[in-house]
Amino acid sequence: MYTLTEAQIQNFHDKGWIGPLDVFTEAEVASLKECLEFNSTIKVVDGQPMMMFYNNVMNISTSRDLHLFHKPITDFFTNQKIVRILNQLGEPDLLMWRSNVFCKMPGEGEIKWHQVYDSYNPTGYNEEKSTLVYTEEKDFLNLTVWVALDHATLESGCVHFANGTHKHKFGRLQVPSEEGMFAGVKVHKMVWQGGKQYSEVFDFDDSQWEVEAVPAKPGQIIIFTERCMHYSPGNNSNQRRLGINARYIHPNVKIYPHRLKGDFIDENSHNIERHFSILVSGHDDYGINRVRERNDLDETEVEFQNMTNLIRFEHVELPRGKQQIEIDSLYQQAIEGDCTVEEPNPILHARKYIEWQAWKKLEGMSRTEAMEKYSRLVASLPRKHSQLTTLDEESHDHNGSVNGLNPGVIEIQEWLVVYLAELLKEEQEQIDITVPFDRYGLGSIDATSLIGDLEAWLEQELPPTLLFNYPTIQTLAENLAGKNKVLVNI
Ligand SMILES: O=C(O)CCC(=O)C(=O)O
Repeated sequence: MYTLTEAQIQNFHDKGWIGPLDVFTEAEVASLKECLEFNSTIKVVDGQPMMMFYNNVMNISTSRDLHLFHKPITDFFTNQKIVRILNQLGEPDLLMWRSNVFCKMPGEGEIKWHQVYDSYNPTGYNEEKSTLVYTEEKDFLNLTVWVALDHATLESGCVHFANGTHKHKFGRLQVPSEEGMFAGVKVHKMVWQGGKQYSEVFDFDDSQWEVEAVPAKPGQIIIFTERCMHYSPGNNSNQRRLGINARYIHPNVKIYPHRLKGDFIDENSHNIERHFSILVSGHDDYGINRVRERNDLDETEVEFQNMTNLIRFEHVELPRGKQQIEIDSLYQQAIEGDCTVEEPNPILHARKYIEWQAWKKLEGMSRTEAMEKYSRLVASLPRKHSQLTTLDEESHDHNGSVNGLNPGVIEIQEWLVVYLAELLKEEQEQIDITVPFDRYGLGSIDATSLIGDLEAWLEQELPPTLLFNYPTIQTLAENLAGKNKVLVNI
């Protein structure tokens, strides 16, 4: 367990941040990174590649709060290694309430100086929509843990802090949207500033402060109070710079208090109706926030959301023609319910009309039924091989350390679940990745066929004792992903 020294704790209170701390190894953050890579896509906008994510609980394209759906992210930020350190910084009772991915592809710009007390709105403070409201005089710490998943260097845009600024509140100035605090990173600008004409920057002169740059290696963490002014310059390297953070607060702080009035649209226009905070340590004696351990999606919806990600991030051969229209209309029925859209003109908008008709035909179908039908259809689509086309992966290839196919843990798990479900004529939900293969009654012929098909998919020779050595989907997938040499030598 990582323990802070007295000097480190003092340093944190003086400067407002601490790091980089060697809390995790690169291998320990591999599943987190893999989860983000699998559930993202690289889009090129105005010649600039950017990494796009989707929040399956809020149903919106955003880099925010992906932990609400993806367990590897929740597990990471609720683990005791992190929580113990936060406790040492002075908070025994903690809610983890937000996470955010910060990816800077080569060529992406700076994130300007900012600090956060109560508002996360880059386009203007709106009292009605304060994100956090402090209910006691006590100056609660507002803690962020930022973890590097790639190398964050001076060249690729590591985070910088202005020491001691957490003890001051700085004003904001209105600027054209192109100059806003997050405008340098296109995806943040698009999602957080939306189409707004104006944004804001902080009234802050960094030359008046001692500024420190904090490069970090994959697995290292930086902890700061959100009130400490921080910024990161543009990525001038040819490597991606991926980081993810999580934010923690005392349970006495009201999170999205406007939700109590039935207003579920937050300051970034995200729907927070299903948002929840996780109690990661101590007690919540206040009961003023929505605190849960996991989201409220049932199994059908989780499966549906996973299937939507297969389409969204193109892990399956995308359907065409009639099948595409059928899948799209089931998606709309599942998300929005009955079609209330006005009938489009069939001559002027022939395609739209056909899509509208397909959705209209589903009138009366429950959301659950639509989800089930959608999931079955998407599950039947041929899977594509690994879609991980990030620069990081490419450089891997150039180094020769990875060759051929290299699907990640999640992808292999999904392949095995689909395979087993088909073989056993079961629903995919019935397949538990932690249950040993032999409990599913897999005979030796089945095991041999499974290994043969896996070899064909991975384009790799595998030992006949594979299922014996790795008796569950989980252990097998973990060991197949990235540890191929070990397997071949068995
Ligand atoms: O990752 C970055 O460059 C900025 C991080 C940041 O602003 C934050 O975590 O609050």
